Amino acid sequence: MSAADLFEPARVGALEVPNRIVMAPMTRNRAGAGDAPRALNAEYYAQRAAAGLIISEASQISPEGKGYPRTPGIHSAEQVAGWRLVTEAVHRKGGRIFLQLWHVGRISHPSLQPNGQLPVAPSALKPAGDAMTMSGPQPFVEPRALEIGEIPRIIAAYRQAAVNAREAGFDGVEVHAANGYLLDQFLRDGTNRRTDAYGGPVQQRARLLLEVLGAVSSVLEAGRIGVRLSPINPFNDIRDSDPQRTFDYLASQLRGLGLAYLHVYQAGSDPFDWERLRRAFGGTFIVNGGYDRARAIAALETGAADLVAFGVPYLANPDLVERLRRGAPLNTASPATFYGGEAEGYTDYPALASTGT
Ligand code: 8OZ
Repeated sequence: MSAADLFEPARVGALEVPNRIVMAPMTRNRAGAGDAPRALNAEYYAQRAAAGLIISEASQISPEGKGYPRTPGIHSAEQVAGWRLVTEAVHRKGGRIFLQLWHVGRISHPSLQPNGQLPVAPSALKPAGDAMTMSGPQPFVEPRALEIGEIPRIIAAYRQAAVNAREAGFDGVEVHAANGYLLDQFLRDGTNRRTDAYGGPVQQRARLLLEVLGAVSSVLEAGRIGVRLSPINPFNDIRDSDPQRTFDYLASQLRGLGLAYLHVYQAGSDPFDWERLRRAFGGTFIVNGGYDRARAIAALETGAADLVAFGVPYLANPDLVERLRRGAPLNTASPATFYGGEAEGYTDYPALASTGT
């Protein structure tokens, strides 16, 4: 088995990337005041700039889109300035970085919302489980169902976030439609019980995501826009009666938009035909979820994927590209410092000694 394929350059939409190794988006809860990125965040991303492509942690497009403590936003001038520190640091090291655009929908809590308001969702259905608030876990609340007249403002917030991302120096954006957040809540029949044009058959449940992509592609070329999906991940109490049908349809609609890529998080235990989804989409396909060096090489060799995104291994190994190249051992990640804190477990994972093997 050879690692050669991992180090073959690739075209990803408008970008030429030097290798097939992607840094997966990871929430780290370390933004500064006003949910703006700061120097510490720039250092973290710059340490990982050898990736073919970095996808940033999820970033709320509006105050209402926030659902966890200290996640970064992309809706204020301070946040744009903070992200500019990040993109400039990554670009100085020769890297490329997309911003992940996020609205959490019902996965929030009044204590994290403007004016203590209820989180919004396609339908007033309370998720099972707890929200992660500033004072620890608290039970989710029943969200407020969005009125149809509010959909244009949600779409406009995505569009403005894409404008802000461009101004902050990002190479593109990834629209987060995975993991049980707002766009995923609209896609699934378990969370979308609407009776208007944005609910009902899959053609209508997919409408919001497709309109968001239309709005984002009015300000960024399609080759700088990716989409992330997680068809069988049960995270955040998301459910669908027929994920294969839902996502095959969606992929067929994404086909032909000229997007940079489709990125799938493959976590979950239900059966799913990824190859079918890939064929329905027809473009650059990034896989993610539990890949190690051998599985990544196999995914490229068998043609199951074009690029492979690494989450936890990238978090713990700033020089992951070099380690995969050499077949070197990896640092072990410390889950206690995944979410929140400062430099510990963030920028202090060691690189291989430069004098090593
Ligand atoms: C873990 C903790 C908080 C948020 C996702 C943005 O699942 C997240 C997330 C993951 O996409």
